[in-house]
Amino acid sequence: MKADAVELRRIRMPLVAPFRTSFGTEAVRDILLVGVKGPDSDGWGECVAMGEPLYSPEYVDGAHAVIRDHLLPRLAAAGDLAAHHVAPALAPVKGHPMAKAAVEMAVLDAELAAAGRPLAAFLGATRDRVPSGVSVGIPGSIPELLDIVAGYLDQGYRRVKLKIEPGWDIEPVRAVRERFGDVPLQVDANTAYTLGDAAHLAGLDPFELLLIEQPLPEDDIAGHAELARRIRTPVCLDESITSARAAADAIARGACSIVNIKAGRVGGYLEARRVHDVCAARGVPVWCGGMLETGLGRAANVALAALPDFLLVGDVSASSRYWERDLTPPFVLEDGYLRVPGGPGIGVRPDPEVLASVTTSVETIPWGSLAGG
Ligand code: OSB
Ligand code: MG
Repeated sequence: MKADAVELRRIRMPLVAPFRTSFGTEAVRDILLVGVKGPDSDGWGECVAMGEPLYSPEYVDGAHAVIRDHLLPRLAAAGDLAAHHVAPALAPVKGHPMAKAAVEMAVLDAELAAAGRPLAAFLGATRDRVPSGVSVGIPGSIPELLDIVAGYLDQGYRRVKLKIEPGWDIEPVRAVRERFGDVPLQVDANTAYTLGDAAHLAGLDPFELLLIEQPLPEDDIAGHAELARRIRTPVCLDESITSARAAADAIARGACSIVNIKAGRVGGYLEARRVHDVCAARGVPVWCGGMLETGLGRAANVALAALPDFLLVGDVSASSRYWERDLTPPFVLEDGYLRVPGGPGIGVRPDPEVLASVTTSVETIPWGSLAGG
């Protein structure tokens, strides 16, 4: 495809409620959107980096700078602009998977939009709707937690994930089990524990959780393998899985029996599909993680989650779980499911009025001003 310009647009969107995890609290999302403007079509990418480098080393200001100063010039210099050329062209730049993923998503959306092809079909989706789960942050008290979970179950969410940390783990899980019975339940620690906590984490065993997500630091594959031998709850990795190769390695070493896939964490939807394929070939089920996306990122996540090895319910919630008003027509729960967009590309477009009202800055880079562009 051809590009005339790339737009780096920053938007500011308050969450309906602050989201607290072991690594910090997010109340307002400061999000970078990448717009590829071409003569035949436009494409949108959403960068999932947070405001601060607390989930991973990336953060939105850093992603903005690396896209502008290092990624776009390399992409233009590589010549032929196509989604499958993006990752190879950007590979010399170390790290920055969320920045790379946002660029690739924009190119992929523009390319598929021009071809009239939906992302879901392109990725190999086999379903037209996906079950919706919800990730519950750490609230102030157990009664507050039970109210929040009750509200989500009333709306029809098909699985609940509780964020945990030392001091907020066994008791909230016990309370949810006592109140809501055998609702599909899992926990996410975002690296908050060490292997020394193995005996304590074994205290979760009686609650028959679907999985425990990323209990130990991201580089501790051996530790996760040892922990997996010491607890009954299946171990799932999020932060540790940075590529299809990392997934294959973690699985081979017994560090996880389930994988969370986030396109931003692995450098894009094309690599996310490879992670899916590697896991499927090894009999390891996957599920789609979330990064508090707008309807743009959500549309792509729903498409990804419709692939066949997404056998567990993902953190792909309805727009209303995050936003008063989403950037796109809202994703709504229908009997606990979200519909996979059927239109070309990611299948959704920002509402121009909402987009204008949340925009804090726009930087337009003419393609011709980039080396080789
Ligand atoms: O670890 O899965 C995580 C949000 C931001 C950063 C990391 C994580 C999360 C979530 C929320 O759990 C998932 C969502 O609903 O988007
Ligand atoms: Mg996680």
